[in-house]
This record gives sequence, structure tokens and C-alpha cells, in this order.
Amino acid sequence: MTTCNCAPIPHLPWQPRPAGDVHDAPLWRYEGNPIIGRNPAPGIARIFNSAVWPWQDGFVAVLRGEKVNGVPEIFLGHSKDGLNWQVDHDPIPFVDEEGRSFMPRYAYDPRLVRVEETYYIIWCQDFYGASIGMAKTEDFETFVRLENPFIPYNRNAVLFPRRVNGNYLLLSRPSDSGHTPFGDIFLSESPDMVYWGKHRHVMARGSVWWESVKIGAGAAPIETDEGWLLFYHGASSTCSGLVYSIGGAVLDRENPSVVRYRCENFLLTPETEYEERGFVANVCFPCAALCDGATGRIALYYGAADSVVGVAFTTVEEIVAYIKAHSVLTEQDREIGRR
Ligand code: BMA
Repeated sequence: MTTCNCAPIPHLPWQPRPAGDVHDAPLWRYEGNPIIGRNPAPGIARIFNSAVWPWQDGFVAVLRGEKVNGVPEIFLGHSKDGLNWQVDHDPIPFVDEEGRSFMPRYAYDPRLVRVEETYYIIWCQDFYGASIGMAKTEDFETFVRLENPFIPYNRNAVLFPRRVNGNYLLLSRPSDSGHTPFGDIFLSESPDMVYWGKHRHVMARGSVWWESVKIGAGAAPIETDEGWLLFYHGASSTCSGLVYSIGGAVLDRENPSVVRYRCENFLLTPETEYEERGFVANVCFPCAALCDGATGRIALYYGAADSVVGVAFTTVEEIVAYIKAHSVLTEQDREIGRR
């Protein structure tokens, strides 16, 4: 039995797997999806690829809000149950170290992770080209920008929820300036969240069709006794554009650039109306996975069709067992990722 190292989240949203569910992978959609629909607040046309974390007696979210002028910004959301959300009407007011307003020109695909007593928000933004932006907060009132960790072009940065061997760990996906037709996941280390190095290759885009164009880390990894459970996205090319599915892997606990298990099957692929139809069709894009340490239940938050937010459920035990049972590793997965 696989166990996790997560704190209890007694109020984690949950729905059991529906009887008669015919999906191969044990990851099932919330029946009330989408949980955030279109036009959720004045001036915001769509909220999708967004991340959630427990906060006080409820949850807080960093939301990718596409404004009615088309510019994406990050908005804060609050929820008691993780399913019904109040969305702030103004973007998060980021400041610099001196407290002066320091807003990104655009910001999208945010992730949210607590490490020790600090909450970090990590997103993609303009840095003379698409790259990674970061900020920290301790109270969800003051949000202080950190130095950008990488030069362009880079996207899909995901922080680990604890230091490993004394260093912060950040996954990212080096890219180009457009709709990047390639992409592998890399790992970088930092002693202070400012200087990043010891870069390692983690996983290449896959040899199977659903992740053959590019992959990118999705949710902050969940620590289990088998290793770090990582939900990621994989894109494949079709006659009508890219299709984004959700995949799963388990990374080595002490050396996370080594992949221990990697599922050759997708865990979830667009098939509902709200995933197949929208601003960008056929997208399931995971950004957060919350795990209740008491039960091993997981709530996975994902953007659907670049239009709305959905939730899916699984358990640590079931999903790790499925990933292990269908694991196919390449030489690049197994190696430490240094050349
Ligand atoms: C990627 C990112 C995501 C988006 C996806 C599908 O390149 O921009 O934000 O969900 O494309 O459009």
C-alpha cells in the first residue's frame, strides 16, 4: 500500500468513484464540473488553468483570469469547500521588495505551493519573452515578487512542497516564443529561491502519441513512500491542433531527476463537452493536486478547454498502483539527467 507524507485536509472536496465507471485509469471527474464557469466576475471572460491550496478553514486559489481585453492576469479566489469560489474583481496586486507596485505585463498558468511558512505563486509572464515569474506571500494580502528564476523562454514551472537535500526544487519546461512544438521537463535547485542551478533533465516528451509533442509539469508533486507523484500534461498533434491530456509519473524521492515510474497511458483526456469545446478545444491542463494525508484522497484541479476549471478525484494508493502497473521507462527517464 502506498502512503503519502501530506498534512491532513479534512475539508478536501471529495466524491467517490461512480459505480460502473468504465475509464481505465482511476481518476474520475467531479459531477458538478465545471466548478468555475465563464464570466465569473466583471471584466473576466474566462478562468481556467488555476491552482488551489488550503488556507485557514477553507481554500485559496490563484486563478488564471483572461480579461475581456484578452490579457491574462492572476486573480485570487476564496472558497470554503474547494468547489464554490468567490473571485476577486481585481488582479493580485504584486509589489517589489520596497513595496512598490510591480505588476507583470501578463501572467498565466499560476501554481501555488506552501514551503515551510511561505506560500509561493509561480506563473508564466513576459520577461522580454515568455518566462517564469514568482512571488511570495504569508498572508494572501501582500504579494512580493521574487527575482525571475530563468531567462526566456520557459513555462510550466512547479515548485516542490519541501526542500530536498537543503535546496528548493523547481521543475520547468524550456520553450520558445510561440506555441512551442517541443518540450521536456527539467529540474533546477536553489538554496535561497533566488539563484538557480544544478539543472537536470527529468523527462522527455513521450514515445506514445498522447504526449509526443511536449510535456510540462502540472501540479506540485505529492510526496509518497514510492517517490514524488507528479501529474503533468502531455500534448499530441492531430489534424485539428494539439490535444492536452493528463499524465502521471513517480520521481525518485532523493534524486527527483530520476523517474521511477511513468504511466504509458494518459490518466485523463478531453472527452466531456467542457473539455472538448471552448476557447481552445481539447485541453485538460492540471495545475494543482491537493492530497489529504489522513485518507490519501486527492483532488486534482485542471483547466478545461482554456475556458473553465474542473476537478477530478483519485487516491494516492489507486493512482500510484495504476502508474506502476502501466509504467514504461526510457533510458532518459532512468538517468540522472546531466550531460
Ligand atoms: C499552452 C499554455 C496553456 C494553454 C495551452 C492550450 O501553451 O498557453 O495556458 O492551456 O497552451 O491552449
